[in-house]
Amino acid sequence: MSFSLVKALPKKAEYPGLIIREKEPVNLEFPFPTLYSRITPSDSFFVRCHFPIPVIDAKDWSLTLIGEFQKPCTFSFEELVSFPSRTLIATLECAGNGRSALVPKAKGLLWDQGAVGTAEWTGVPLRYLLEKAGMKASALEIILEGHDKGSIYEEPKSPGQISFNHSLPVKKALDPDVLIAYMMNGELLRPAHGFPVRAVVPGWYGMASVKWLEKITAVSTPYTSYWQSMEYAYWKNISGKPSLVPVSAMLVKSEIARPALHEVIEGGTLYKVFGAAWAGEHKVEKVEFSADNGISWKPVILIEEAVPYTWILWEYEWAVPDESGMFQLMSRATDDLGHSQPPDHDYFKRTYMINSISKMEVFVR
Ligand SMILES: Nc1nc2c(c(=O)[nH]1)N[C@H]1C(S)=C(S)[C@@H](COP(=O)(O)O)O[C@H]1N2
Ligand SMILES: [Mo]
Repeated sequence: MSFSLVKALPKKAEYPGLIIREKEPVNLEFPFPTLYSRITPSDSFFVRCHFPIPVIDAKDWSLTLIGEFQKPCTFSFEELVSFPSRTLIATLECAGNGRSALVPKAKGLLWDQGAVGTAEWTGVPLRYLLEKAGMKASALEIILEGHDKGSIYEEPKSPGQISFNHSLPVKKALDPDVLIAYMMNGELLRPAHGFPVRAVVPGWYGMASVKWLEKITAVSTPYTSYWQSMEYAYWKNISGKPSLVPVSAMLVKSEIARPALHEVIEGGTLYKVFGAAWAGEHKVEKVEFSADNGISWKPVILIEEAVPYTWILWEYEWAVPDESGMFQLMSRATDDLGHSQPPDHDYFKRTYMINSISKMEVFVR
């Protein structure tokens, strides 16, 4: 009997899949060098879970609004999807994306470039539900709470079992772009991304987009849960004093997808450098490229229209020098307020909101 080993090999996968950062709870990273489209296919969208993925039947699911409301209420999945909906595109980035580059080595999940992705989300504006329930003027923050629960056993330890949750100030919660979403990229949410219902808070780091959402509580006092003090909080200078505040809006950032780290490039050729840039609630104004350690910067071509919430893809035709050696390629984005990526990580931000100038080491031969 004879057979061809070559024929037995599977076809090259259309999407190369995700990088495992942790198996349980599952934490998967998008391999950023494979970036090719503005919308990240759901199969390639990074997964960030603090606890095991809950198994929820949409028939048994409900969403309760309690606290500072005139008419506290509960909605079924069927009711939710019957309400007026909106569809928008938003980039979600984990606040710890890029942590692997921090020196000294940080604790926590060591994400490289790919704890970020862009999807089209459909859902009911949170504002619609808050108004339906008659939010009182006394409401200060809106707590979004997921079904998933557990204990954190490493420092900083949790006070026993806690749920995953995050709050929004009322002002952001009333932004009609904040969605209680049930669709991602034109299909029902995948279990890993919050089935049946999640929040999508465009322009904010991912921790606010609470998955497996079950409860919305309006409170009249500042909320200081584990998830916005022990975790997902940073030092902000308030009246000259460092104060711990929750991570919220995304900072301006760019990343080089290609060439990939330590890629070998032919000298004397033209190389199409390709990447993405995003600026949270703002628009990307420009992205610049440097191949000489930041001495000179050249504007790149923005391939798409810059809009808030959504990354843009960019490219730059790099005339590769005809000399062999190591090159450090850099990209730097600026938003429409004039904020640029800083040269170094600001340690007041702890191991979150990492947006220092992106560097990519490559070899030219
Ligand atoms: N219920 C719940 N929601 C959650 C989380 C979680 O662990 N539990 N992780 C948050 C974090 S830190 C991020 S970055 C995003 C990631 O969303 P994704 O897994 O769909 O990419 O979900 C957020 N929502
Ligand atoms: Mo995150």
